[in-house]
Amino acid sequence: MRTPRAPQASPASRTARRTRRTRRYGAAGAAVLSLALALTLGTQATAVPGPRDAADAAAAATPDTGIRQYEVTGLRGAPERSALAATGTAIDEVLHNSVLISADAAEAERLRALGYHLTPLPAAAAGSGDGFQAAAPSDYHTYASMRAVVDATVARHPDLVSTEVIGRSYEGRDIIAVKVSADVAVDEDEPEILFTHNQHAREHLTVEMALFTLEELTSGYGSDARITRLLDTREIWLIPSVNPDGKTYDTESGAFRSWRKNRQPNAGSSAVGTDLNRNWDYMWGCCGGSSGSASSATYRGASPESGPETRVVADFVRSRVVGGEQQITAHIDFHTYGELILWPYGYTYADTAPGLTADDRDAFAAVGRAMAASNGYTPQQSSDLYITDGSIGDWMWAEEGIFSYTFEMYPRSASGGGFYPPGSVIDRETARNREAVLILLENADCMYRSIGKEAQYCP
Ligand code: GEM
Ligand code: CA
Ligand code: ZN
Repeated sequence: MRTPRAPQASPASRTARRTRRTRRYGAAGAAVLSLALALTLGTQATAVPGPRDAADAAAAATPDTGIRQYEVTGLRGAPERSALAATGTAIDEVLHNSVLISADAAEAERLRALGYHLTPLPAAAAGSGDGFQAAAPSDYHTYASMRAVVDATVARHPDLVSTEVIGRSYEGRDIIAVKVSADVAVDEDEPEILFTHNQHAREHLTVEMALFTLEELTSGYGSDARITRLLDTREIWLIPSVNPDGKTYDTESGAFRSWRKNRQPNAGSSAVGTDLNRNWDYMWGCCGGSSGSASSATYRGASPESGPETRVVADFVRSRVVGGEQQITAHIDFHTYGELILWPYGYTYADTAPGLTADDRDAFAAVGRAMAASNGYTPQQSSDLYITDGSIGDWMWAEEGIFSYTFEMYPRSASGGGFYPPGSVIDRETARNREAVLILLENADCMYRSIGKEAQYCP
């Protein structure tokens, strides 16, 4: 029999939790050590031939947004990648001496004018490396079919699964949180773990990841000993799509649009969308890791949480503070692509910084590496790739004390299909993260156990 939550769970009864931090804006206070580590990721960029002719160029671009991928060469480390990111372009993939970006023709010209060398990536190069057929939007669940799968799962397991609408997107679509736990209707005094998906519109594989986790946990209860123990002792939250408007826009024309942001208009501009992963209220716009231009793929929004979707998820997390204690202890934000496991901070290269001690960092790294050992992703601090500011992971940790990871799912590179791997890999690439999810759930009652400091931090 599980202990229903006492009316006011005594704060002291839970592991020592960080108090909420006062907000700090403006340039990062911490001395920023330039720890640009040469990335060992990926393979040497192969020179990708430009399109042979206009037809090829047209074929390579997304039909109506004109967005296509380019390789930007001559970027040897995080500072150079961060300088490119600071121009407002979104980096899709980090290679040894270059990166891939998605841009329309105007953005490409703007970058060339800044002196960057861009080579268009023909569509043929994406998704052909493994001999795949290119993906079609119908390979992925729509927002509506995702909702139907969730509702059917609730109907099958009403004692284990419940859903609630935690708010609405700009265009009015429900943003749902799905709770998975034994005695799901009771708010029990158990560690809570959050999984968020699809902040970025085109990253559809992350919605499939949410549906896999939901199915795996519910079908395993009562038959798989690990899963049974986890559902008996944890409360797990899944937000399958943070950005349902962007997801829908990316596929509704019948061809992928390579869309990233939400679909919120911007005052004074014809450009649509805020990059939700630059809109979080910690170090927002502090450090050149986002753009103030509405037309940019990494536009941070008019103000922190100006994106309704960001506000909805942040309010949900804040609502999980019970008796002064944040009940959520661990989190994964799923993205594609690159096969990476990332931890804070993203706003600074420094391994430790205000609110993130050496023990915190060691615990992040220990569990991060354990998860990476299980799925073959590359574990590292977020800023080893490039600086981002206003990202979800920095906010979750610094404001709420939640051990927050960013997973970049399959593929490792554009040749595996980039943002649009074919449907034939969905089952394999979601199941690939099964063990990592279980590792996080098992560590979530005390992340410091991973560094032998349970007694100190989890009395
Ligand atoms: C990334 S996810 C965040 C990675 N953080 C840092 N500091 N590199 C993004 O938001 O740009 C890529 C993605 O969107 O998947
Ligand atoms: Ca429970
Ligand atoms: Zn993303």
